[in-house]
Amino acid sequence: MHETTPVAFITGASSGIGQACAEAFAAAGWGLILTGRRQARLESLATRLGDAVPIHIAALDVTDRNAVEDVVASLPEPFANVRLLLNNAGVALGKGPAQDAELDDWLAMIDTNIKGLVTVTRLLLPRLIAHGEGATIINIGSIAGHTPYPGGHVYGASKAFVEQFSYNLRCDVSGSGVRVTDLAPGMTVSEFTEVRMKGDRDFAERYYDGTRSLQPADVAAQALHIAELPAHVNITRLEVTPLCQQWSAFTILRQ
Ligand code: NDP
Ligand code: 8X3
Repeated sequence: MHETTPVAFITGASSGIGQACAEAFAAAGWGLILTGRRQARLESLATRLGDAVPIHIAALDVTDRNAVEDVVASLPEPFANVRLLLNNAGVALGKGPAQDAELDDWLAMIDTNIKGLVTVTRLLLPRLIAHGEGATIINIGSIAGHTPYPGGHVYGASKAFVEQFSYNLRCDVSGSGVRVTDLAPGMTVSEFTEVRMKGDRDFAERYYDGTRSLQPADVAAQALHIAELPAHVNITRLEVTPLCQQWSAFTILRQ
């Protein structure tokens, strides 16, 4: 790999937004560290991307601290100078009211969206700081972290964590050259809703049916834009929604 080739570490590259980011960054000439639990998906993505850019694959569950430590510690030398961390891995589980939710689902969202994200961040931070100017952390938040909705409970709260963590992190790395962005998409067509509804593909299809939702590539274009801005420019938060999605009025219960 040429020493000027920028390297992106992407979590959740096996599907949806993470996969689209891998495609967009590869097209822009970035070297890629592709991670996710489904290794076969990562391998077929790497095959599809071809050998135009250097790619390193690591099967990784972000909730497994030891695994994250191993992956970070064993990055091959050409991939060690990480310029971008894209914290994209995340899940929503369930959409019913809090009082009917499975506690295991809540804990799994916290493990992935909060604990997984901070684990990867903390362990990669020294490499990003060593990279210095131009280094970027993009945390994939969500409009759900700002806007409450029925069934949003722990998922939305986990994304509110992502937002505030991004801001606080930015304060701490000030002066290191590392930029931090909370990239907060709205409704994006991916496996997200099928996973949320525990494999109910019909529900997921109905959910997106008749909408002109964001495509993962739309979000990836924003991530690439953020990462390739001049080194002195930091987008603090970027919220992007499809035109078809907007706020609704407060709900008022009447006696
Ligand atoms: P997908 O379900 O298509 O992709 C989720 C990705 O996260 C997969 O690659 C999955 O890989 C990975 N992932 C999940 N759990 C883990 C884990 N424990 N360890 C490592 N990787 C994991 O959904 P999206 O692409 O839509 O979601 C990507 C991000 O975007 C998430 O953070 C989501 O919250 C956020 N988002 C999504 C929106 C939407 O409407 N789709 C809107 C706003 C934000 P694998 O299963 O192989 O591990
Ligand atoms: C997912 C966006 O609107 O489905 O983060 O909650 S939404």
